[in-house]
Amino acid sequence: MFNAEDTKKRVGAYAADFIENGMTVGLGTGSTVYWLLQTLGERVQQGLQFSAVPTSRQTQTLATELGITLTELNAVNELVLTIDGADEVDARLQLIKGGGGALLQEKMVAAASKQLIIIVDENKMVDTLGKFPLPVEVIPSGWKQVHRKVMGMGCTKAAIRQKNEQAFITDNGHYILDCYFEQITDPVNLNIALHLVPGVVETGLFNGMADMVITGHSDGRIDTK
Ligand code: ABF
Repeated sequence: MFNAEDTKKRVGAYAADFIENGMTVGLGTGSTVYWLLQTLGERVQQGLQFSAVPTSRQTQTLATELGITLTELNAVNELVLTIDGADEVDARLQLIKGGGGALLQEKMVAAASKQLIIIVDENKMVDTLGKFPLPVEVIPSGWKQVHRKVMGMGCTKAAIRQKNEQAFITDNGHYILDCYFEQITDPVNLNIALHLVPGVVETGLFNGMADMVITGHSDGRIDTK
């Protein structure tokens, strides 16, 4: 049996095989992507050459330390693929992302990619999205209005994410409103409805974006969907 960290490590290393010489790719954020980056760092030392658009300052810093060549989203036309983590994945490969607070950049990079590969451990797989609170990135000066509207959409509780007893600020200078829906039965329409609320910058619902999900299991299996 493998513990959660070992499983993330194995999935991250497995996904590194998708990155080949000469590619320009997107690199996600989070504790599973951490292991992807470690493997890629080793391969760069062994001669692998590729460039990458990071989805967060955290990934930018780590990738730089590991010797991975970075570029910017505005400097590329299209990315061959992006590899990223997720907080929840349902059977239709719809996702909740943003637990790490990097959802805006993650969605922009994913949208610029021909292929989005998601790496998770088995605990992230769910029948229905929504147990994990949905992160919604909001403009700080209008968050209370967004909160009011979200509470009229079936959300049972919503709170501004905190870090060190202060509002967590995203890489793009916004707040995150964590929204508890319990069950999100129609993520497509919820995403559309949230985007119609002034002050909402982005949501953590990634509908129809994932092309492949690589799942690590505690018994050592790795499967792809
Ligand atoms: C990121 O990885 C985020 O969208 C998500 O919140 C986070 C979760 O992944 P992990 O469990 O690997 O840290 O991409």
